Amino acid sequence: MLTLFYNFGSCSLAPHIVLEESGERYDRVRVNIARNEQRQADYLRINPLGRVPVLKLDDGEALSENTAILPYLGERFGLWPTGALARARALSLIGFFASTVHVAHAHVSRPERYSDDEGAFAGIREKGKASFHGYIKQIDARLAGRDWLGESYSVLDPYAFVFYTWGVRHQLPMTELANFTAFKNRMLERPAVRQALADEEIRI
Ligand SMILES: N[C@@H](CCC(=O)N[C@@H](CS)C(=O)NCC(=O)O)C(=O)O
Repeated sequence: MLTLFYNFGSCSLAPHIVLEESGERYDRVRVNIARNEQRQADYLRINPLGRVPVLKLDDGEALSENTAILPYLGERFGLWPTGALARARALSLIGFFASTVHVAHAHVSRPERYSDDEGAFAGIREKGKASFHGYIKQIDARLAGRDWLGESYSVLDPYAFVFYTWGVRHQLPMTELANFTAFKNRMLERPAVRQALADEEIRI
């Protein structure tokens, strides 16, 4: 059985939604980042990187990184494109999400990664928030005239949805992003999405 190690409201929401959607039985283990549980020895044995998500596979292997977890779950549950080019496009978007959009947000939530000077934190946060806003505008543009990021619903969509919830959390003017907001509403029509949000106590 698969086990997801996750934190409420984190990027682990994406695989959480996918697992809910799968219909397959799985376990969830909460790693409370507010309590620094991701840095405790027990968890570091599972993921030496000290981050969520981790997906423990049927044989006990721990897989980290959304760039690996989401394609794996997508292939397992039929939520990943077929065909070399469609898969490459999906990986391109997942790479952009993980290496650019998420990292911009990390400047807001983890400025201490980018400077030892606490006096610099406010500026790092401000710049990170502006960059994050710019990137989610790009996601909004990609969604113009389409329901989902790929040809059909796929693991890309819960990942993009995470960024919408973060935009709401940081009080960005999300309703100005008409395509992304319509997408968010389509996501909310899915029972698995509502279930994951309720479990993680997220209101958007
Ligand atoms: N590249 C990783 C990033 C994972 C990541 O940074 N997760 C955050 C939560 S969104 C985390 O665990 N942060 C804990 C910390 O910074 O100590 C991925 O995409 O899976």
